[in-house]
Amino acid sequence: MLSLGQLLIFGLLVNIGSLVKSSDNCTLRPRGSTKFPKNFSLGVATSAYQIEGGWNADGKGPSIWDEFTHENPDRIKDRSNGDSAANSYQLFDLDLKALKELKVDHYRFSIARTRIFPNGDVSSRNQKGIDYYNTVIDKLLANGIEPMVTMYHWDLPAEIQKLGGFTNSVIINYFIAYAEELIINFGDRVKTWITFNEPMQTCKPGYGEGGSAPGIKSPGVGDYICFNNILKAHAATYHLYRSKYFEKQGGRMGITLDTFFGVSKTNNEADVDRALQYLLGILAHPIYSKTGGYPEIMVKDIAKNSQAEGRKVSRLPDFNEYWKATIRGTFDFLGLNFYTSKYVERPSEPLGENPSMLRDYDIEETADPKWLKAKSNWLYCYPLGLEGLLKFVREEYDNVEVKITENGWSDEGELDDNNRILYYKSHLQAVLNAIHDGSNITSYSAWSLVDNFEWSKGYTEKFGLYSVNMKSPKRERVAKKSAIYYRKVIETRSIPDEF
Ligand code: PNW
Repeated sequence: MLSLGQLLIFGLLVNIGSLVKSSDNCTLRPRGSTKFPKNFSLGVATSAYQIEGGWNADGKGPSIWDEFTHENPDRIKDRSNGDSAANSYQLFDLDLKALKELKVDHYRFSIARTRIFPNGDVSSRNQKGIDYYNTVIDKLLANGIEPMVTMYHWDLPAEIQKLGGFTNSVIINYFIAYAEELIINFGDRVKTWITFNEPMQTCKPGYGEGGSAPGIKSPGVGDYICFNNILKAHAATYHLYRSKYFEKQGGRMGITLDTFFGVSKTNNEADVDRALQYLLGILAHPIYSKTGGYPEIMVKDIAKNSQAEGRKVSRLPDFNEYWKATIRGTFDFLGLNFYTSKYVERPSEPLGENPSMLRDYDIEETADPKWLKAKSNWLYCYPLGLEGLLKFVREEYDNVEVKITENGWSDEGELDDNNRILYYKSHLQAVLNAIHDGSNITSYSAWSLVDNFEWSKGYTEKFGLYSVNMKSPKRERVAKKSAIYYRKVIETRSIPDEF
């Protein structure tokens, strides 16, 4: 039996326990300067398919996302698609107004490949598509906003998918031709180029697990071939730019990679490193490391697993010396998309089907129920993870210049979006802390300017600083509380307490 005193103490402890709110993990204390460095660029990001609409307007051809959503409405949570989305194709001026209100330094957006080359090939060149982006770029510059352009944000021309898409190496030459068209038309004004957005999300769900367009299920095989071809296409584009256009245009080029940060409950550094090599290193190591090629740990594991499956060659297609050398060093900066963290540990039983990336990865991911959770089931607020990732990048890739190209929070779309503000506050603080620790971070893009088509989640998860009235053909934009807060950040170049 517990005495009354013991019961009282027990009650008190339970109470103190419940005082630790999930939002407590979503704050960070400043360690150094509370101001962003003088030339630090603050902006917002979007992507073409998620906001533009006008899916077949003015000669645009179909992309794999047009086909995926039209042919498999069941695979989108609300059976929606990007046919009209926020209609930025016709209503860019509304976005521009919001960008001006926010006072951003830059705007990161992507170009729809199928507006430029409707069937993916140069022979289908579409002047109206080029005109649209000329207008966007000119209007941004006229308002003192730097355009930061992503060449490819997941919307592969459907015609190229007929050839196997990213699993066929012909993709490399198609991509170079497309990239050159962009450089020729826009490179006089665009000085920051991102070749690919998140190859991990193109290859793993697109060609491995099959949950995203083009929906190919080839785990542990198709995904690895896809990485290989994207890395080659990126490198070839970088070399083309440097050798033929850089002298005249003087811009800079990089790739955007995404990863979450792996946290070990038992402080097991090997687990943390393993997770990051598989999630980030597979794409970062070939480009950003001194030695090039895939991370050693992956080369070894996948060769061993492949052999055990009776294969003569590894499922991870390796580079020859020519490609290793050609890919290594093809960057002026690293674009990083960061959203969340997870606990990582080696599982007691093998995970996933055999073969698969998950089986090779051999890491179990869990979330902490104490972390503040967003609407997206994978997204938690744990800003220490961003600090951890930036430290990893600093040490692993020789303190490469980093641009945070996406960071954001999803909810139901409420205007009073206090959790989004908490998220931004703490993650901007992580950026400042990392800069204090020596990271070379030069820009930050909040994802996203407006609520948009969140891929297989349709319009059920909202990431915007601005709400979009999807019921009205005018698609009016309304500033959320977080937009007002972010403007304050940009105005003061600091992270204000109050909002
Ligand atoms: C990004 N993760 O993808 C994309 O670039 C955007 O198009 C997208 O809207 C945004 O994130 C929000 O989902 C990610 O699992 C997908 O950590 C998954 C992860 C991160 C980013």
